[in-house]
Amino acid sequence: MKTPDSERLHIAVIGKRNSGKSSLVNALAGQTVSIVSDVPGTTTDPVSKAMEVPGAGPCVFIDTAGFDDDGTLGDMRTGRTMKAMEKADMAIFMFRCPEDNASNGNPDRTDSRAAVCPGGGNSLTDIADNRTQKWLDILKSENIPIIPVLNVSLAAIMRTDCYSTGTPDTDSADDSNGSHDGIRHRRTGNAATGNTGAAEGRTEAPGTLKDREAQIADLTGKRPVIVDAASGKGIRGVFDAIIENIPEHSVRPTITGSLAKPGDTVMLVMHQDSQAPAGRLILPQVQTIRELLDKGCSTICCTPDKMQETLLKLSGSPDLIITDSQAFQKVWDARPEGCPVTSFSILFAGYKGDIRTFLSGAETLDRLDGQAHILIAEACTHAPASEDIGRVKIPEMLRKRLGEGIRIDTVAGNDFPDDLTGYDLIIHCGACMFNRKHVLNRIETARRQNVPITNYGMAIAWAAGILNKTALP
Ligand SMILES: Nc1nc2c(ncn2[C@@H]2O[C@H](COP(=O)(O)OP(=O)(O)OP(=O)(O)O)[C@@H](O)[C@H]2O)c(=O)[nH]1
Ligand SMILES: [Mg+2]
Repeated sequence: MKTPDSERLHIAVIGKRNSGKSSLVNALAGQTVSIVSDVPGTTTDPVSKAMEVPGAGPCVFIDTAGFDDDGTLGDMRTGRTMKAMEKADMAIFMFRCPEDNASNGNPDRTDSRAAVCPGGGNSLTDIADNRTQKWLDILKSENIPIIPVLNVSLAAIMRTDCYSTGTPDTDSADDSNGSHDGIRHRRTGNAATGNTGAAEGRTEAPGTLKDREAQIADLTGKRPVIVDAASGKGIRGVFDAIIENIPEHSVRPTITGSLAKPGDTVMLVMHQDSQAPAGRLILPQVQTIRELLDKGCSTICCTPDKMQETLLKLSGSPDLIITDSQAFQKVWDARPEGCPVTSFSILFAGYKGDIRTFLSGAETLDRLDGQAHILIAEACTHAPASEDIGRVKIPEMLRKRLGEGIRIDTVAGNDFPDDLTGYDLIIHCGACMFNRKHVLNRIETARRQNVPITNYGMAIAWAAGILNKTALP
């Protein structure tokens, strides 16, 4: 099975229109993933590309619409870019120089950016304008590490009207010399020949590459990686920067933590109802089994109705039972004396989110009454089914406990409301389709608005009265 996207490091590529975001994603992937054109606003919806980055592991790159897009449609596109940031573990921030605005350095071509942006496209390439600053501030407040990338066209650099000094040295096409950015500067002309830019016949330029680099470093606090996205030159420096910037939250914790040790026997009780996908197990089950096998545990699987029968076949009691939340009560009642029981949702509360926040969120259920307004949030979209846990089972359970008068809203996928203030509690699914950052982002959104949040497994354990009895990782 290929690594699911939810387990991948999510890297958003953002910047203004025509800054070369799509060209960079194509260069990173070594193939055409996104459409590249000199028409500003070519990329509209975010485009994802999963790939393995040696040293960083499984990643997914998200190409986005330029954040400087205008008008009603432009605002909608920028909104999508903003949504993509909710799952971004890091952001590649693309900059393009005002000097580098002449259609890939080809003086014979008309640059469409100039047509759209009077003044030679400067608003597209202004390095430190308000919108750039606004997005840098957003990333900072969201704690998303950034990798500033300065996209320069080697062809433009070599032209006499661009970068009269500070021209770069270029490495071999495959960057195989291991240099960090693949494109390095000659501080004053060509150090190797002793020539200055002027001596090479270049005229005074509006700014040097070195100036731009310093300007971006001032703005972002980091020296930019310099690439020529169109040719892929310098791309190695971007990979190196990704490895250096991997945030702590995305370093995968284990699912079972200290609950399962090497040599343990772990029983997995997995309800297979009409909602279960045909012919396969769901992701949390597969991931848990894989982890237990990697840990050197013996795993034994059964459905809730076969649990007693399966226990009798074992020579002793299992060291841990992991069950679907829905079967929690049944499994709890049938467990051998002293055997710890937990659920996939509880394990994933820690793996994907923040178990303490979810635990205290579930405890607020004790304080809710028949007037409560509850939001149920599902990560994935699927056609509602009669045994649907989020739309049928949990609402039934809540009405039984809190009263028929409670109000429940259900949202799926990306439709998580920005304004949560009307809710007394959010109950989120196990989020197997989301990466950890995405879940942490929702927790943070709820925390900022003072709305408690928990997940399915915790809520079900609360309803069964066994919240305090379940084993926590
Ligand atoms: N001069 C120059 N042109 C480049 C460079 N990188 C990309 N381009 C060109 O700039 C234009 C825009 O590139 P894209 O990669 O489509 O830019 P983008 O940021 O994805 O643009 P939008 O999707 O419109 O936001 C294309 O014509 C590219 O060929 C570069 O390093 N230098
Ligand atoms: Mg694009």
